[in-house]
Amino acid sequence: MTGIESFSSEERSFPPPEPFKDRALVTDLSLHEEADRDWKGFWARQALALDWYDEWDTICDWRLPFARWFDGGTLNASYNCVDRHVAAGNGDRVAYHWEGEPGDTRTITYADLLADVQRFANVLRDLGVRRGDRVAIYMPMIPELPVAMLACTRIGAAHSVVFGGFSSDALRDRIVDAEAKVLVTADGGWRRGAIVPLKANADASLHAAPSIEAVVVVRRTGQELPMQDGRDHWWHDVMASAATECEPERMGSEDLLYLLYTSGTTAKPKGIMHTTGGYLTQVAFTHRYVFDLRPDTDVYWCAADIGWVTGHSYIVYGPLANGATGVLFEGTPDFPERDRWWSIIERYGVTILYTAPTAIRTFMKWGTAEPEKHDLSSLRLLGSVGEPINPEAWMWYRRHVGGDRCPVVDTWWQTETGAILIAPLPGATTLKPGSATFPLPGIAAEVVDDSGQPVQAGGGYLTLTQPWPSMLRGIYGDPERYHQTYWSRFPGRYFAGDGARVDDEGYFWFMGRVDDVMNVSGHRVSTTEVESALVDHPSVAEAATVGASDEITGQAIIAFVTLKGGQEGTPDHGQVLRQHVATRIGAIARPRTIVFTDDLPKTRSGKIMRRLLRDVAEGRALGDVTTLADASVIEEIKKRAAAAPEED
Ligand code: 7RM
Repeated sequence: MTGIESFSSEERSFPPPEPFKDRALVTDLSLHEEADRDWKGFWARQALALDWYDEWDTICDWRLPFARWFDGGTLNASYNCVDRHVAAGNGDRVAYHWEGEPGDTRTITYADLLADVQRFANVLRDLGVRRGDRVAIYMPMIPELPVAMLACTRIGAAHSVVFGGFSSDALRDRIVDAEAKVLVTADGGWRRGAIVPLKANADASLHAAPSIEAVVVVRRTGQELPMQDGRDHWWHDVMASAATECEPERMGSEDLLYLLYTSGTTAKPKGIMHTTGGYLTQVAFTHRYVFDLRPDTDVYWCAADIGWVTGHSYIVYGPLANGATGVLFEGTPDFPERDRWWSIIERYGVTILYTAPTAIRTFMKWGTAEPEKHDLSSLRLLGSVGEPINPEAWMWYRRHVGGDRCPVVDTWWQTETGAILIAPLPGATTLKPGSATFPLPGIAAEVVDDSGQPVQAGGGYLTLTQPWPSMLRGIYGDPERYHQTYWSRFPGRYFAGDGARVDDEGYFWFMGRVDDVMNVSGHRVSTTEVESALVDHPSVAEAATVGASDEITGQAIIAFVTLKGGQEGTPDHGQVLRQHVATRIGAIARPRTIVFTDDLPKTRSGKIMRRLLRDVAEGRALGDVTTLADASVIEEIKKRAAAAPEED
């Protein structure tokens, strides 16, 4: 029972640079040792970093698969993210340096946040929102978005943020499932100079979403809009007439903080439930220690969208709970030019950058001249999240963004885990390019084989053997699906759906989703490893591999490859790359076909959709494309694939 085989052998390693280590929060294994002695006590001590009205009675009550953390404790999330920093004398500290896509800017201090959150909390109350209700939020990346989220938490309502790139149908499904009472939206958002018509989309969904009693609309893009009398309100009007003070509700630690829908593969979206005390504890802890945060001097930028869990945990709750100063950016990396991010880093003096491998590989494709136009010397730490990071992309990020001076922390986690679970502590951990390194203190992770036996070294399935404070509390309205999806494959263990390998030093290497594993002549081969071998070739920026049925080998590997600098691929180049993979990891992994393409099909959060590439490789109709960011990409790939040569 081998689980997933591994062929990779990455030898490079990077201990913490001395100048970084000299000032780091953690430089040794003491947190790990403390957590190993008493993991519940460890988490309880982390929870004390928050302000509680009442302390808890029990740290963790675990009745598999349902956990309760800090039961009996009461607190308020908005108080912890805002009020307490103002009370501590930091009201003038910047919470967000906001930059809109057109280049407009706003500076939002903690005192500003407090004023706006209280007013909007009163607006929600005036519209009939009560403790325990749900509020849907469908907004661009503007400061009113975190304000709306925090205002919900202030009065004990749960928010359900729906990414602004989703369609009216997706919005409707999520509103209906959550039975949201109020929708907060904007007239529109900016995307590459065009208006995304959020309010118009919302109107289209509301015909079939009867739970919504009121809609609040931020004016952002300024076009004419129909406003429905009695239902729709302009944000600026209701804010102007709202009371200025709003006492935070004392919420139970296990009260619902928010719902966030994950699309899964094709089925109905799952409303992932996160509650208050454990979630806030763990996002604050990980944000502080994984990013080595110094709230008084760092300028932290997580370039994700708040509509994804990365934005919830590492733009809003973690950074604000820690009193950090962050950048909030509405736009895309190539508008108006391909150096927009580097310009932002230079202008705001960003010290910590957190982004996704898809962005890094895009920058690799565009070339080093773009980051070289700007002074990036303020950066001291880089982070990665969302997909396995190929070792060459990691090296590129370290060199061309981090000037060979910044540790790169690869952080593994999921919407369901709420917070980072596997990642380095950058002042203590020796890094290996492409590895998320080790489970964080207080986290019990094991790689197991098909029969659920722990693998000491080698490939298999990533599982978690103990509850953790920010774990999902279930799927909204569907406890059975929760059990079935996460707790049934390996009894007693949480199964994340990811393949992973442990090396002989105990480092974790993620190998992609297990649904994507390729089966070649009886060998279970990871997509990540073959893709990393391709990206290892100096001409390649990005690659995706899938298994397609093959008469002889069961499945054959089909590789979709994007070259750096807009180069066109030739059949000879394809041969070079096939050989490169064979040399790097073995003949078994040599792709049968290389399809050159300018882009890969991705979700709106940037993950490669191998499922659609499998449909193309098998020559069948495409499956569900609702989460696909750009439909033209897959149409182009179909044409290219039909013309690509097959080899033996
Ligand atoms: C945070 C987020 C979760 C899935 C997860 C993995 C993949 C995320 C990494 C990663 C390898 C990483 N939440 N994933 N981070 N794989 N290394 N550092 O992305 O719910 O949207 O996705 O993303 O497959 O299960 S998510």
